[in-house]
Amino acid sequence: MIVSWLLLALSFLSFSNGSHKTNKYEGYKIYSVTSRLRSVGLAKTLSELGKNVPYYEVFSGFKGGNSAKVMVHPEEQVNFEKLMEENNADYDIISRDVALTLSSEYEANRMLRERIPYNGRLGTERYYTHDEINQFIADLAKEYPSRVFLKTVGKSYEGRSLKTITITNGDARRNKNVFLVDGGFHAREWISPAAAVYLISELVENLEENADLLQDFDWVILPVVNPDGYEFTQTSADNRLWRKTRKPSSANCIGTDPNRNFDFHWNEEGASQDPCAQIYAGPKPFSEPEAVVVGNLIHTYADRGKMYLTLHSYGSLILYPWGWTTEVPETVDDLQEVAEAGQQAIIGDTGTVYLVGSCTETIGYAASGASDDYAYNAGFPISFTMELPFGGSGFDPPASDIDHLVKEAWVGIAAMARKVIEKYPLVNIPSGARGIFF
Ligand code: 0X9
Ligand code: ZN
Repeated sequence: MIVSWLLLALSFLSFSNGSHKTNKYEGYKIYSVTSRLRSVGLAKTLSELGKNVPYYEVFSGFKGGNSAKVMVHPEEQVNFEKLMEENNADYDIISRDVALTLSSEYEANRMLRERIPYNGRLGTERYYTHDEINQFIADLAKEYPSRVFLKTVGKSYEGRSLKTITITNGDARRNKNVFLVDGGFHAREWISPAAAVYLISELVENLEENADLLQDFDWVILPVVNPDGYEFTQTSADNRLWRKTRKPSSANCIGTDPNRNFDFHWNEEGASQDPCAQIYAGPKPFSEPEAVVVGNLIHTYADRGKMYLTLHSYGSLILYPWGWTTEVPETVDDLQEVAEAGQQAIIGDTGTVYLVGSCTETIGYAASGASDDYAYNAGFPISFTMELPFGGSGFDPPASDIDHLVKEAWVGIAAMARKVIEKYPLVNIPSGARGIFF
């Protein structure tokens, strides 16, 4: 009798655990593909496969010479493996059942959230919600009223507040140069808001060590550009791989790629007009409120802004314009020099190698209508997309990896900022110009 009660209790337990199990990705696999010939043809083939929604999703092509990661629907796996063999490509399977991977991660994150409640500080122990991040920056503004300023710069489609945090050294000098940083463009790239939060903590709470970074420069940071998408990825394992915004775009598809929605070479190469595609550019430039907010920030700070930095994952890359063409801007040497300062600092710190180069050449494909090109074109002399490293099966580094990933990213960002300060010193602040500014 006792045994059968025990069995019943056990089966109930496993059933209730199973309630978090995702069905959507049952049997999907993620392949890591390498090609001895590194053929351009194979990259093209993969990118063509990627158009076959929902059978394929190419998480990353041969970015910077890395292996390509492709998620494949169970019904297509035989075909895919055959195709790879025909193309002389080698592959490993990095997730044998994406549903299982995602549901166990969902459970791990849920437990961490329970175990580590928000306590006024955001550490690197776990991933945080948009509300917690907004709460954190509001708490900082209260605690450091002469150094930290918040501004609501817009609302997401679902009505979440988009807030910038401006960090100064508190000397109240106006019209300093500006570093503009954002994170969380793509919903599933959780390490990006985590890196933005770490950057904020460092600049606010470690003034002594970072005094030079705040002497003639203010930092304006929007930690989560796409909070609707970001929150959506946290609601269930099924939604963990969501990339886009959440505004319905057609009868059966939701969301636009905010990083294809900017009004600069909008909807050219590497963007799609299929509302179901992951790289849907939207019905028109700046159709998404979240992209409008970033566009406005870029214009607000274009005069004083010396570096625009947008944090993404993954690929371990520091990318500069252009992303819409294979050509590079005339100032490519400056971009390269600053990016290399970041690259070398990270190598010196942890040995992680971030590759450096123009978006199109380094990733191996053009992606037009993105914020980095827009900011560079608007007047930021330095504009980078920083792709933090691969983790888990791609966009899901386990929480135990957050600490070292965001710390090494910070080392790179600080080094790039120092190079920018050296190259673009502040000129001409009228001595009377003091006071709060935005
Ligand atoms: O494709 C993107 O939007 C970025 N990669 S991600 O995997 N995070 O989605 C890269 C954007 C690089 N910039 C341009 N192509 N302009
Ligand atoms: Zn991204």
